[in-house]
Amino acid sequence: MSRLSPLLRSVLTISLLAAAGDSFANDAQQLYKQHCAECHAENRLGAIGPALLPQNLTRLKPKAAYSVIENSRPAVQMPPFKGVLNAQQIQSLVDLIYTPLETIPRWGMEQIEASRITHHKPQSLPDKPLFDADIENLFMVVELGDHHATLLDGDRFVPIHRFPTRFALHGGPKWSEGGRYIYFASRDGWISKFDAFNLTYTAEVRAGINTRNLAVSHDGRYILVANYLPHTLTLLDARDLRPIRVIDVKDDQGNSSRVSAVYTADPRSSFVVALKDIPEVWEINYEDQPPAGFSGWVHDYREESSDAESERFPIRRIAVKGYLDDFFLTQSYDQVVGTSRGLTKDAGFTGQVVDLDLKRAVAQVALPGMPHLSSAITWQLNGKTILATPNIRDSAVTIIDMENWEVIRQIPTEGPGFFMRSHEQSPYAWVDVFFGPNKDLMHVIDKQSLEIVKTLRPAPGKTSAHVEFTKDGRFALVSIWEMDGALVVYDANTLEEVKRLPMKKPSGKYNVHNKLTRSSGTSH
Ligand code: DHE
Repeated sequence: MSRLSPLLRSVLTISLLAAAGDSFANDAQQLYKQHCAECHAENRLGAIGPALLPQNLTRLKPKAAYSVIENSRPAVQMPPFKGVLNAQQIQSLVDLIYTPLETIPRWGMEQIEASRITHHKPQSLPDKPLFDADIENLFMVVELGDHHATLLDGDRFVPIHRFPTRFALHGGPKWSEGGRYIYFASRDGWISKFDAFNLTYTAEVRAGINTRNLAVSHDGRYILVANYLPHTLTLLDARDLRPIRVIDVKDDQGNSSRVSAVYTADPRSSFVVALKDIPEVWEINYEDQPPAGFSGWVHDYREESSDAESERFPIRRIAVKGYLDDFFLTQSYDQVVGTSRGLTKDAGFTGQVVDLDLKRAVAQVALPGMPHLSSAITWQLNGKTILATPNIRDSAVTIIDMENWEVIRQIPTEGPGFFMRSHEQSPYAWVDVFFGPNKDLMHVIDKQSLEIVKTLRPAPGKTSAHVEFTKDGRFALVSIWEMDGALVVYDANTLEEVKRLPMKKPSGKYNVHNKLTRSSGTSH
């Protein structure tokens, strides 16, 4: 809703509306135009406020949206509209924002380029950090509560810099170039490049209307953004976030698809993409001279490219057995483990393993508990590599032997979990209990016995979630996922608390070393 002298303007507006009679005052479109359009844009695609489309609001129930309009929410510029709009008017606005647009506006090269903001030109800022800390042990902590991020010194556990982010970041921000830059993605499609040495954003661009996540090529040159809306992938030049290409995600029949997620497969110099509405996995190569075996153009998207004649970034399409909502890339980056969330236990669905070289599914995996595979980790057990994943529906951690893809253990937990973490130097794997009455618990699992050896309750009654280790694996950082939350630092061996830093609903935290070395104990 509007931020410009809002109350005064709203009071004036409401008097005018009242004079015009009830039917006019309750016209949702008119109300939207008067009170909301300035910040959320007339077409509801968002401006300084977030997009107000049902696709972008899936995580906010209409009742909660009503309350936000009535009372506002902490740490935002939007005013409360209680006393300005009556209940019927607020309800009509709620109904409006949960109504899909008749047509999804175009979000192609032109619109993306027009949204691009350059804060600092590439190579215009000093190469020396403004602070003294081990760059490899820096953490970026996302604070969802008031849409900020904190750069943290991972040796001293002291914040170096706290700064605002775009509204509702989601997915892990991605470090590149040895920890100098980090890229954030917001659910509304904003990609922001932050220079951690100079503590400033350098560029921003809106790569989609509703975005899942982003991946950065291992050489730091390209960003690929996975979108739900429109059904596209947006390829950006990492230097200045200039759009290079918008790839329509379609099958041979022209059916389009949302993109579930994209990750980088370093040794293959390619991005791996899972699709939500088409049973295919895509691999997009970003080498200057792509290897044979990629099919080149999938669709004629050359018009949507800044290098129209270039045949770079060819795509290899692999047919799979179902739609992939969530997936895990193996440490060797040649196999994808994926599941579909729409299918239930009763449908007898199992996850599948897709081999990127053989270009087909090579195994099925029994994963009925709705695993959160983007949070799965691996380690060695009795000479074998095992994969461990929390489950969003079942109260168990599933352990899979990656040689034969059999489930070797279901470790019962006190509730379904969301995030799981370990470190090569740690004997333990940590998993949260994100859902249900025991959401304040955090299990610590012995990686060899596969038993829970300790269950921590960092803040009774408050959700504790998402762990990340320091570079050396000696400390584990846990989020107290509440508005008056905290980051709790544990000694990863004694499991004793070392320090607590107040934070506003800290969600994920991302360590430079662990991410850039693709530690098997953390998400990539
Ligand atoms: Fe996430 C990562 C999908 C809901 C917080 N989440 C991811 C990734 C995917 C994903 C594919 C990996 C992307 C990456 O890191 O590059 N998340 C989904 C969903 O499909 C789901 C269940 C429904 C949805 O609304 O999209 C979902 N996720 C949530 C939340 O409700 C969470 C808890 C709060 C929020 O921010 O919206 C949430 N997801 C996160 C976080 C990560 C993440 C913090 C990064 C984890 C990491 O350590 O890398």
